[in-house]
Amino acid sequence: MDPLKELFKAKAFPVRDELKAVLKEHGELKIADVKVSQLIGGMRSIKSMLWETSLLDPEEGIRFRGYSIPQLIEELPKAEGDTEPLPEGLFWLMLTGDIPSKENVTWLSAEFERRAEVRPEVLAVIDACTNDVHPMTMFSIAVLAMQPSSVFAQKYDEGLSKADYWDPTYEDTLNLIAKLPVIASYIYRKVFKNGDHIAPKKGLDWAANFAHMLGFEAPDFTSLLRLYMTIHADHEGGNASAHATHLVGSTLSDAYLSFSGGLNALSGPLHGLANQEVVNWINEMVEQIGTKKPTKEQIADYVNTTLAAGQVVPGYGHAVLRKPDPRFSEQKRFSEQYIPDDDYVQIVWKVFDVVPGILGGLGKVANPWPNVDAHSGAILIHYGLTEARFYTVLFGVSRALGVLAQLCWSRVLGLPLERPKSITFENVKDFINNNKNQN
Ligand code: HAX
Repeated sequence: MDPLKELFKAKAFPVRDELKAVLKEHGELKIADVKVSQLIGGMRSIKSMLWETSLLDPEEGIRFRGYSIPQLIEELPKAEGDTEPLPEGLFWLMLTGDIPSKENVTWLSAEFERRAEVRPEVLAVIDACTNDVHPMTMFSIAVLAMQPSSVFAQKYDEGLSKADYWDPTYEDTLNLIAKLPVIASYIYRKVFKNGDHIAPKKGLDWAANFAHMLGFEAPDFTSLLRLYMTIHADHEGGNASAHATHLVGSTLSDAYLSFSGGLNALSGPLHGLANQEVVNWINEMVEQIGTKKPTKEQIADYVNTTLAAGQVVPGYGHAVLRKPDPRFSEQKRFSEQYIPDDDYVQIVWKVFDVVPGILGGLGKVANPWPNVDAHSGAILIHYGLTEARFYTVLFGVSRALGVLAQLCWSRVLGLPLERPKSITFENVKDFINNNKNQN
């Protein structure tokens, strides 16, 4: 058994036993009630699922296994000469709860390299898509096209004990994460670089190889991608891509089917597609105003036009966060360090000065602050990755780390089919009337 699988098993089995005991002894204890506003309003904040890999605090932001993003940047292993963390380290942490050593992470990079080969039939499926198919759609299709390789699906067909579900899920997880950069860069080069593909290079870490296959060799871009892949990886379980992966996975669909479900959720403009929308929105603003150096007053006018048209300001607001997203702050920190004079970055910072005041003034926006998607496009544009339609694919590659680490946990803990109860509007009104009569 490989060292990560061994450690995962050693960590997870006692939790599985403890979970069973807790369920038996405290299963009837109430953790939450549900308000009518939550039932109608997208189930906001109802505590109703387990998610081991990360936890989101509305004020402070995300913590992965208890570590904040600044702590991760400090403590996770780094590539020689780089100050940004290696995403392999975060995956190790999410799966085991332990910060890995440099040696652990070097092993994992090599393991991803060993598992990275993608069958030509899968690439042919991508090639069969016309270039007007959105890159996220292609990405999800390609993940589904890899599903015949699922170790879990094969073992399940052969007859697999419930107690062993976690093992082939772990194999699928590592295989899938290893192959995602290959597929994502294949899509990028097909759609935006005339199909001029770049073969992977031996001996690189996961994100560095991704940067290489995308066609970006500047060391700063590689650092950026390592940071990007780390900060987008997970945002607890209730967000749409995580929850969709979890829901599909709860039917015992394998990692490929489950993750494709997560990608489809990530593709919506209220979720991961917001990174594309931010850049489109800024481009339109620049075009309309006629300058790459708009004043704050000009930006405010443009924001008000967006709101008057009944549209949202992309990159702002959040269903849980109530402060600026630390993932935004981390990208700002990177930009201040590497590219402080970039015009696009300057616009993002000016938008940050202007938008919260306007959204806050509306009196209905729960969180007027920027989220992760407000900043990412500007940095990518600086380094030459200007094609906004591709941005959510980058997010998706990173998101695999969290949702698939959790899928391994869901399997080892034996989490069951997800099946919440829905009721009709009629039921809600009856409930309100009964409640009135009782009072
Ligand atoms: N611009 C304009 N209006 C906004 C807004 C924004 N950025 N954010 C929220 N609002 C509005 C809502 O549309 C809603 O209006 P109505 O009552 O008229 O329908 C009202 O404020 C209350 O919404 P909320 O409670 O503050 O926010 P929700 O929890 O319902 O929604 C969203 C959270 C992220 C969907 C929302 O803030 C939004 O649409 N933001 C813009 C899109 C975006 O950036 N999405 C990415 C979010 C982070 C993420 O998942 N990244 O991948």
